[in-house]
Amino acid sequence: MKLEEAVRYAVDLLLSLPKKSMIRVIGHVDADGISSAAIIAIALERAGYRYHISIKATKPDLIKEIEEEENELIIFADIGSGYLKDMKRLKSNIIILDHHLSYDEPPKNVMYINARLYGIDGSKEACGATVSYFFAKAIDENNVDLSQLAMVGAIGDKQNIAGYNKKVMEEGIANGFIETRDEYIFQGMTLKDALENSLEPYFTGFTNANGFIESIGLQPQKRFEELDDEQRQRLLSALTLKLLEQGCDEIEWRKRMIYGSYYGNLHDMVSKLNASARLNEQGIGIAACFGDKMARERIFILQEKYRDEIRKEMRAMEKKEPYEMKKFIYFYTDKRSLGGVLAGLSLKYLPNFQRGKPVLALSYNDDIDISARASEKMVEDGINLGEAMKKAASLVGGEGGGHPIAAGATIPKNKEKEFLNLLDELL
Ligand SMILES: [Mn+2]
Repeated sequence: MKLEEAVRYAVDLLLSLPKKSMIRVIGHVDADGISSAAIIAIALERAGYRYHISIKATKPDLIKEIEEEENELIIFADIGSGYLKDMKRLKSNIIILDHHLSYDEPPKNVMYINARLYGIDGSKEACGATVSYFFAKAIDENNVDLSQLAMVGAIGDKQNIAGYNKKVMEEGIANGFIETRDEYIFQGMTLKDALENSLEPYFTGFTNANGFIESIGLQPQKRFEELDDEQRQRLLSALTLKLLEQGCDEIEWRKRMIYGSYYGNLHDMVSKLNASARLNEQGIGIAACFGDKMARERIFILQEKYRDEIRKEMRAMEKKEPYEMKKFIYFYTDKRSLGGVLAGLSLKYLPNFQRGKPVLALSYNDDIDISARASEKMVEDGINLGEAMKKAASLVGGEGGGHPIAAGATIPKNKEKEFLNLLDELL
């Protein structure tokens, strides 16, 4: 069976319910999860259903939280694969639209649609939003405009435009909802803002970049597109050299950007949804996907705030030394929601954090939350963070999982040492 057929069965289940039924939608707390939930909710609304969305982090008691609810149908989007066993406790029918690794068999009340079950590479070629898009399109062919949000999910999960993602992109382009443009990443910015505010790539030591810009004979307040070819070349060569010194040798100054006819630059939309997720304002993210004008203004402010926080933490981490194990390095942060981002950026751009090993961020709250990031190269060499984190966490009474390149876990407070040692064995 193909994915398109599988979602059709799920849609039949939905359409067997009378119009105006209340459908429960649970999405995952990142750009892919929010766009997945929004795709489903928009499709439900257009089809005449009511819905109630919650955006949830993966945590042990997730199913417990919704156990008491009276629902006719629950749709999990970009989340759910880790809870298959627990789902038999839910009284309602359930549809799961996901791409994460799963380890259990779904119980009878669950219609389980995971890209991985249909021979699709769920790490690279289909995300939660891609699967949700095919579900939306099976409800109504006219939902092809939601291809924009599907691409937001794919970009958010750092996937490739290949396989099913490519299929979605081509449909969006063919119907006039998506286009690509080749642009320099600093397009539209002054040199000063570009260098001081950039996170991808992140430049160390640029709290004030005036000195650097002037040292190569350019003016900080000049806009990037005002540079002539020679000046642009001079700037980008100097920055390439700087990043090489920071240990980063994969730099793309010019990128193929994906634009949506409604949402504009979809990479920027990803950054906005991530900001809303991390700042616990997921409702604004959903509303922005729905096109609410007020939400679109507010989410821009969230984005600025979020980027400021990351930059501030990164400036502090430039001076930090991580702790080192045989197979990974780790650091502590009190910014729980930034753990994954900081681990990823430090792995790529901070010389202190480049030991050819994955980076873990640990943060204490009721439990210990752990985010882990690896590089493409480490994954090619056989590292699988998702599996190792899941196993190590479950051995100490916690919960974990994710992708080979990016994973998370939550463990009890007194199990830190045991967990770190186990992970060191498993990686
Ligand atoms: Mn996802």
